[in-house]
Amino acid sequence: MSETPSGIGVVLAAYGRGALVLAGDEPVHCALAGRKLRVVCGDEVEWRRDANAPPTVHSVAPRRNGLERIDARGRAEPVAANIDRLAIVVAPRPEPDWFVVDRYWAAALQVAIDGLLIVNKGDLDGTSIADEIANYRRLGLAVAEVGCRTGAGIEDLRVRLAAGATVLVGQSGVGKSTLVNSLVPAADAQTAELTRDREGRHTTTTARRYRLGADAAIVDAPGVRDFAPPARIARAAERGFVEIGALSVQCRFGDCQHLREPGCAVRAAVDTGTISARRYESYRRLLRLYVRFATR
Ligand SMILES: Nc1nc2c(ncn2[C@@H]2O[C@H](COP(=O)(O)OP(=O)(O)OP(=O)(O)O)[C@@H](O)[C@H]2O)c(=O)[nH]1
Ligand SMILES: [Mg+2]
Ligand SMILES: [Zn+2]
Repeated sequence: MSETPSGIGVVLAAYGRGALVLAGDEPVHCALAGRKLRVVCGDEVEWRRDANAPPTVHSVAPRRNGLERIDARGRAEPVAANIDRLAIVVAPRPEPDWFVVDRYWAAALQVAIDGLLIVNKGDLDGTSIADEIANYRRLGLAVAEVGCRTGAGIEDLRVRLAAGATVLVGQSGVGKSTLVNSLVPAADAQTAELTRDREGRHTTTTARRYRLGADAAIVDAPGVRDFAPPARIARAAERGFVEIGALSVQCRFGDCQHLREPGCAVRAAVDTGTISARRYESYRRLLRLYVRFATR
């Protein structure tokens, strides 16, 4: 009598109506049982292979946490589940959109996971991005400088990522998939040449999780033009900006939004240059977005 093969696995990649599941040591393509079942990269699932049927995911364990984005209508949409670290990748080229970096860091702060700024393409001239990087460092965001092309910093990065699950995020073309290939040579993730059409075939289209040593995983996420984390609490925007959150206790009003209120310590700090005007503008844009999508 043969037993029905079954087990607990981790979703390596989620597709429309199926998922690639790491079952034991083997990636298995699974169907999803039921129309309501939704899985995302990093979910822990229960799968089973009944006679004459493809392997199928039957249930999803509750998520420990997750990275979510808001869609065009302001609804939360999961990107990856059960993660320990958000690594935001930038490079001298393509030119960084710092507002996107701010919002990813805000997402990490809001869900209380570690943030890390990875500066890739160390072989290129980094003068144009040095000031912003220095400001993030000053604010307490960890920074790792690497170069996939030269191999610089890759082994140090491997040590920093040696425990837990890390999601690589950032604009298209910064080198996320190239980084994955440097760290996990067996990954063979598709990468694009910067000169190639960005909509071309070699861009990453689905979040894909890889094993990184014995105790760690790394998720290669698709590049984005824009990103915003959903607001779970009223002061979510402030929660995402450490320097604003820290000063807000000195504002005259306890519910100060740091816009035009009198006695605002945040505005005063922007006026004296203690808080970067660009970061403050970033905060205002996120706050405006949250006000627009707030449930009435
Ligand atoms: N000069 C230089 N180019 C690099 C380096 N690392 C990656 N690249 C190049 O950057 C381009 C984009 O790399 P990808 O790894 O595909 O970028 P990605 O972030 O995964 O892009 P999406 O999947 O579209 O989000 C490729 O042409 C890489 O060869 C580096 O250290 N230096
Ligand atoms: Mg990619
Ligand atoms: Zn204020």
